[in-house]
Amino acid sequence: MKPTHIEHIGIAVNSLAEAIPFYENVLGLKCYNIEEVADQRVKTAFFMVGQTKIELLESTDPEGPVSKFIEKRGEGIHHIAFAVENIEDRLREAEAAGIKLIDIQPRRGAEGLSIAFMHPKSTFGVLTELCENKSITKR
Ligand code: CMX
Repeated sequence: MKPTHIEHIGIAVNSLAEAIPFYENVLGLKCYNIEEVADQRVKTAFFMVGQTKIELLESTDPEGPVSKFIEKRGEGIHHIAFAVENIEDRLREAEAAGIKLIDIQPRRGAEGLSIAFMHPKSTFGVLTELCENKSITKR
């Protein structure tokens, strides 16, 4: 697949308001965007570190994936997102390699990226996202 870089690291938190001061006041990063991704039932806050982002995730729905994650595992690293080119082709390669896909086709994620997740049970326990900086209209 040859990802170009780690696009972002997703971190599940109970509260953006409680977590953001750590990143801003202790690490000295600047939160440059807060965005709700309705279909993922999360509110996200972004910080840039080099060419990689930290994406804090607060659930907006007790039945949503981030609420379920925190309930089972507590706050912490939720997923790693790799930047790739031609994401549709990369998904077909993953499928051919026997990886279980959560998203068979890319959809629109935060910041307008095309994103797709692979199932953590296929990726050694780490929820793994592919993303491409290319907008698609369908969410
Ligand atoms: N990382 C590693 N393992 C995870 C996980 C994660 N983020 N989320 C769930 N799991 C594990 C669980 O611990 C559980 O393992 P065990 O069976 O060993 O207990 C197993 O996967 C099944 O978990 P579950 O709680 O029953 O949850 P579901 O199967 O219903 O859903 C998943 C799990 C990964 C398919 C679902 O969370 C999903 O589709 N995630 C992709 C979308 C997403 O996470 N969106 C939020 C962020 C979006 C954004 O960045 O904008």
